[in-house]
Amino acid sequence: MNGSASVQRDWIRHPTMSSQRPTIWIARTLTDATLARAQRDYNVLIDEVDSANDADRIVDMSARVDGILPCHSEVFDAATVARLDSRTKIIANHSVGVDHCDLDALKARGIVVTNTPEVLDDATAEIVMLLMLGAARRAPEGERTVRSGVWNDWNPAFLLGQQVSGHRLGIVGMGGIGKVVARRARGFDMHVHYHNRSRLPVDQEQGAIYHDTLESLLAVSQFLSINCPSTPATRHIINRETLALLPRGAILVNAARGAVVDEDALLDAIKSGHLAAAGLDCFEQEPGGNPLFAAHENIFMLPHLGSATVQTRDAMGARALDNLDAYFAGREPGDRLV
Ligand code: 8YV
Repeated sequence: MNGSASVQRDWIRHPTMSSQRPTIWIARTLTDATLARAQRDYNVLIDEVDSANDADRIVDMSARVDGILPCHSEVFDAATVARLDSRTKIIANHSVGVDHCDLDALKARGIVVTNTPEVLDDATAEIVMLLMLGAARRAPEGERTVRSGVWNDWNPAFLLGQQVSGHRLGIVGMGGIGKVVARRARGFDMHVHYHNRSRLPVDQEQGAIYHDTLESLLAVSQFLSINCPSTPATRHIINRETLALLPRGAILVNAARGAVVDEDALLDAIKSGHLAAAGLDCFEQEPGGNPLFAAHENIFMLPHLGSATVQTRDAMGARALDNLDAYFAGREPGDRLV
């Protein structure tokens, strides 16, 4: 990893380790700005190399630190939470999604949990639009055609895609990210529909049409964007039955969580042509994705880049550190979940 001189990235105790400062574990490589600020204010343990942080490692680290700053890649399920050392008092997630945390188990242990809402809405919505446009206009095929040197001829029927303007976009989950997706889509003259557990106030809908059931939304969605959180209730809500409700030739985009979509059903819908294309930034298996998708050029895939801009990842790191600062100063963290 490229690191500025001011940032310690070795697996060492920071030279200015002090018993007067809380000690935290930063479980993944974060931006230099985040690490520099963390090392200014905390005793920081960070890994030189990102590796899979399994339950044993998380439990081991919990005995060495007062707080943990993980990503969605560190899993705090009930079994792991039960083994955490009592030294760890707060888990300040560097993510908005918290499906990797068993909140009930953490609450029962008296461990504070925070996340980083709002600051990644724009960046993630931009990836949604990128995936939608790329899938609709066959960008992966076009890019490969030029890059591989086989672009030898052309005709007006070459690599025809689908236009987004004037078409209906269905948004599953109109939270912070979904609302920005709706705004960006209106900029492309799309007609926005959405399904939420509850209807938004009219002034927040910005003209979007509410559907009180997922099934009703799917029936009108020529484009579908999954922007709901991953919970036991949303697991595989996009499945064979619900995919069949989409208009034939629809395009699905998922920049939320892989667990929301049954990938076997998605693959069958691609193979049958029921889905014209898909744009995916998240997968049931991460890292790695689903190797069965690779054979299909109309599946546009990115490696979970939703919030991956310097600006946004700096903001997320600052937000997570703000939560830690508040907790260790005896104040209520602004993004406390439990
Ligand atoms: C995080 C994510 O941004 O915020 C989330 O929920 O999905 C991720 O993209 C990632 O964990 C980096 O912190």
